[in-house]
Order: sequence, then C-alpha cells, then structure tokens
Amino acid sequence: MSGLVQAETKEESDQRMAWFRDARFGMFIHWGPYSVPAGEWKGKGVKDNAEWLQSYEKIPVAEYTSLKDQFNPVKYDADAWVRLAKDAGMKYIVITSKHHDGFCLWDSKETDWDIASTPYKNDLLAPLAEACRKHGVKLCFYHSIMDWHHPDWGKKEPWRGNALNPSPDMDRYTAYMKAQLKELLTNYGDIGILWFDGEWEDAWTHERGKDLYAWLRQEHPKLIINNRVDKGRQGMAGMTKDDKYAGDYGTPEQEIPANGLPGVDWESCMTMNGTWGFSKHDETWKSAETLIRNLIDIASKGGNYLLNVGPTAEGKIPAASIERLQAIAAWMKTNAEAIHGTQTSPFPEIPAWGRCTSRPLENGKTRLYLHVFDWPADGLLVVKGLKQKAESASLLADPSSKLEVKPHADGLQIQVPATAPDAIATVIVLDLPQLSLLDDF
Ligand code: JFZ
Repeated sequence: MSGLVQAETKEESDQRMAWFRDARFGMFIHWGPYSVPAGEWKGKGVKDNAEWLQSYEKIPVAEYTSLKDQFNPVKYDADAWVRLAKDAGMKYIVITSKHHDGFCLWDSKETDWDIASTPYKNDLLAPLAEACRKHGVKLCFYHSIMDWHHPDWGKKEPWRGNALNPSPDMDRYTAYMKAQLKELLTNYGDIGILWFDGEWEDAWTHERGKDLYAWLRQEHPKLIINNRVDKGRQGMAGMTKDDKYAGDYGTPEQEIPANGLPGVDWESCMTMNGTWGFSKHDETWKSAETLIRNLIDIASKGGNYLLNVGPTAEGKIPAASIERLQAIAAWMKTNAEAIHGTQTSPFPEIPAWGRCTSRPLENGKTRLYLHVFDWPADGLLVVKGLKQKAESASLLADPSSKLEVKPHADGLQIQVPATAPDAIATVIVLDLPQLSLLDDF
C-alpha cells in the first residue's frame, strides 16, 4: 500500500472505518442515459446489465451520445429516495456519478457529456446531497475508471468511433478524472466513500491506482475508498490479493462469502433482479425474504450489503424495488438492533436454524441475536456450542417475553413459541454473562 496508508495507525484506521462497520446496509443507485433504452436496442432485448448496453451493442460514441436528448428525469424526487433508503435501514447511498459510458450526473466543468446537456439540465447530485444531509444518510459516489466516451481512455475499441483518439493519453485521462473527483469532493459536502470500478482494464495500472488512492487521502484523510481503485481485486469474489494493493475494503459482487472473513472489511453489492441499470425486460425479482436473509447472512459474517436500485429515465425507482424496500423497512422497524453496529457470529459453523450476530455489552457480557430462518417444529431451539448459563432470552419483537433457557447436551435450548412470530426471520435476544464455547464444538 501507499506510504500514506502505512502512516495511519490502527486506531486511526479503526476510527475512519467505524461508520462503515456499523452501517451494515447501503443503497446502490445505477442511473444514467442507459436507463433511456432500458435494456433494448433497435428492437432487440439485451441480456442482463442494461448499463453495459453501449459496449454489448457496440454503439459508436456519436450515436450513443444522442441518448442525452431523451434523458429527462422530471419525476426525480431525491428526498423520497433518501427516505426510502433510510426507512429500510440503509445508512449510506452510493450513486453512479459516472458509469462506464462516461456520462456525468452533475454539471462538470470538464465535459459536456453531462446532465447539463440534457433537457433536464439540473444537477442530479445536489438534491441528493441535500436530502442525505437532512436525513443523516452518508452520500457516496461510484465513479468508473473505465470511460468509453473519453478520447484519452487507454483502451482502443474501434466500435467507439470518431471520438477514439489514435494515441490515447492516460496521463491526460487521469488528470481529467482527478479534476472531476475534485468537483465531486468539494461541491457536495462530506463524501463517505469513493467506489471505483472498471479498474480491470490494462490501461489502468497498479501505479496509477496507488497514486490515485494516496492523492485522494492526502486531501480527504477520512475518505473510504473501495479496492477497485487498484489492481488487487480477485475476480467477482472481490477480496484484495495482498496488502501491496491500495483500497480499504473488498467488493464481492453478486455473491456472499461462504464464511466470515475475520479482520477484513468487505461489502457485497447485489441487484434485486438481474441488472444494475434499469431494464424494462428484467422481472427476475428476488423475494423480500431472500433480500432480508441476505442482509442477515452478510451481517453475521461481518460484511455490508450494498443493495441496488436502477431508476428509470423519468426518475422513478421501479415499483418492484420500492415494494421490496418497504418489506425490508417493516422487518427493520423491529429488528434493526440485530443488524446495525453488530459484530459477527461467534460460532465456528453456521447454525442449522439460521444466523447469529452479536454485540458486546458492559461488564464482559455478550448479547447474541439469533436470527431464526427455520423455526423448530417442537418449539425447542438448540443453540449448539454454548457452555454457560444465559442471563435471559426474549423475542426482539417483544422484550417482555421471557423464554425459558435450559442446558442441553450440545449447548443450550430455548423454549420458543409454537409458531414463528416472523416467517422471514424471528430474532431471539440471548444475553450471556460471558461468552464461552464448548471445546469440542
Ligand atoms: C461492475 C460494472 O461493470 C457493472 O456495470 C456494475 O456497476 C457493477 C457494480 O460493477 O461489474 C463488474 C465488474 C467486474 C467484472 C464483472 C462485472 N469482472 O471483472 O468480471
């Protein structure tokens, strides 16, 4: 890693990462001119990832650029979006300031390929920044390193057409990116995370990644930067190869690590259907149950869940996404305590009945949150591996409930109601005087 990173003590780094570690849940927003064709080009439906349309269909820059004339998100309501996220328990929002097509959602002094050149004209990031400030949600930017529009982006792809420079100059391109990042980091208040992407292309080097990371942290010491700023990411599993690479956390994509990764920060980004950018063809929506259980699964393993929405060109978050976020909000209303600011499961194995998150209490006590997915038919929940007595057990949804806890050959058993109070995940709070696990666990 860069010298600047080494200069940071463990305490300083823990302090900088603290809000991210407590958050556990964020909203990803993929939005840009690709939401106009919305996964269809010249009558043909495009497979997944509607935001890749330009590359999939090899659309020359000159032709793709005309999409700006139809990008007019008059129904955009930043305050409503932030409230939707906040109610679902999302503590941060990562929006595409620029995706691979190079289009900028704000009025950039560095290019005309931006929102100011559309019929809508108005900066899309400013109202979002204001709403985030108002509702206490951290604003973060996804900023693509790869840029199909910029003539100096260093990969020569003939399909891009006239805008393609025969000798792209990556130094000039990097200067362009830095000038834009400066705009993003000075005009919208405090920014939580810069979420880079598109780093895998050969035009982007380890040297450039390291330099960009150090340059950003020099000016903005508290900034968190994902590992796609450099070349250390290992495929879709997303974790960084080794510590010579810059980046504060790993970025698994569309997957959740099988087990927790002790001492490592990570965030799984996932779609609700099969696409990041809005597609009018993709109705492969995951159930609210799957999304809620993903959040729990990720929290139990010490990661964050960055869940995507792809708004339309009119500025509406799809109804199917809103319904799911509202279902998550309903679950979080009761159970957020078992997610926010929690730590990993103490058990070496994933429990058969669900997942576990934990929280250290005063006087060496530990609170376990047992997220039960599969309710025991006999009304006895066996928590394997615990060898001490419990102080108390109750349903998180009903703190006055007293559940009887007894020793069991394999650990503890908890007497639970006959039927699951919440079919998606019922949380049982188990307070332990101290956490000790059976040796033969
Ligand atoms: C990237 C983007 O390309 C995609 O559009 C979206 O923004 C997502 C969050 O991030 O997705 C990737 C990145 C890398 C690979 C595949 C998809 N890869 O290396 O195979």
